[in-house]
Amino acid sequence: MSWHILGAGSLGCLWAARLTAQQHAVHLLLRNTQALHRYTASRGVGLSDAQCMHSHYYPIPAQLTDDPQPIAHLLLACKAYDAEAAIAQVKQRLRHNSIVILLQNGLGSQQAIQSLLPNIRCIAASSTEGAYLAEPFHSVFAGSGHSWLGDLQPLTHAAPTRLLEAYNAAAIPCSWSPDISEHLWRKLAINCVINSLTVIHNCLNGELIRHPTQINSLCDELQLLLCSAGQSAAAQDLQQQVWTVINKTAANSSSMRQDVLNRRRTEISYISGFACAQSLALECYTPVLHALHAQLQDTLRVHGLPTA
Ligand code: NAD
Ligand code: KPL
Repeated sequence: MSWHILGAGSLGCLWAARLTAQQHAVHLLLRNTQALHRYTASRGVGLSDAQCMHSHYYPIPAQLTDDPQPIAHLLLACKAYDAEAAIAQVKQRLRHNSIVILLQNGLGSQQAIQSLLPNIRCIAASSTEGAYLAEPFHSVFAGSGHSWLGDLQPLTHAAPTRLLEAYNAAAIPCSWSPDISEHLWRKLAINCVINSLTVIHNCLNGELIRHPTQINSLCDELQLLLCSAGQSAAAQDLQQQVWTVINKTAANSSSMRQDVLNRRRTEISYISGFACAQSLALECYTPVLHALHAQLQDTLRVHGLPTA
């Protein structure tokens, strides 16, 4: 299969390397000529295991987003706040039967992109895999996980069996979900609690056990919000799920905390920001959630980072 990967960061390079290793025709889409020159001068896309014991380099061809080549399968692997602008750059290269896979965390960017591409099949992914960049274009596969994929406009197509088989054969463990919004909302709620609090308290996920009252009140409000948003399946046992993730990932520094410690913009607007906006739109009373979001914004301000 032919793939264009926009966003040659941690996850984009991870997926690019695994698809290339399975003989897929992969192209990286880079944003400007400087990035293209930097990539051309590198050893290609690098992929290392978690211990950095084994590294492989893949000479994957790269092109600019405005290259005229049509795109059959687009993997959008940039951050949520870059997603709309990135899609606008490649929109004219998509055809009516192209497929776009969205890897963004949180919620909000996926719906915005589907509105920009009303007649194109957009599949959202909810992934628990973990990767980081050791250096530009060199991804370290830090944590194995699972990806759920599903149509943003459900019931319009049959499950893309060939694509799922290709991913699983390329060591990208994934399953199809007829209701991806359930996965996205559940992950949003979990990230809302864990990511925000680990930034506010500057701690590892496991250290959140010191804040049970705040966590449980947040879970109660988020459960209410999810139910108001028609996501009662995602809301089920939320508190228990949050505590399970805290325990299972006790030694992890959440992705949002890593962003803050590395002085990178966070995806706050697509996590607690999205949850707060929804609670206002649905007139769902969530004072603890709003206080959390404001406290997170204050913390980001102290770090000199954008609050949206
Ligand atoms: P990243 O910052 O490492 O990579 C994003 C890349 O996109 C950057 O190289 C950036 O330059 C590029 N980019 C942005 N706009 C572009 C444009 N217009 N044209 C070309 N390139 C552009 O991010 P990441 O960690 O790979 O995360 C990507 C998404 O996946 C995020 O939403 C993240 O939350 C989600 N996610 C990441 C992980 C992980 O372990 N890294 C796991 C699950 C989900
Ligand atoms: O998804 C995560 C993240 O860090 O973004 C959790 C589940 C909180 C694990 O750290």
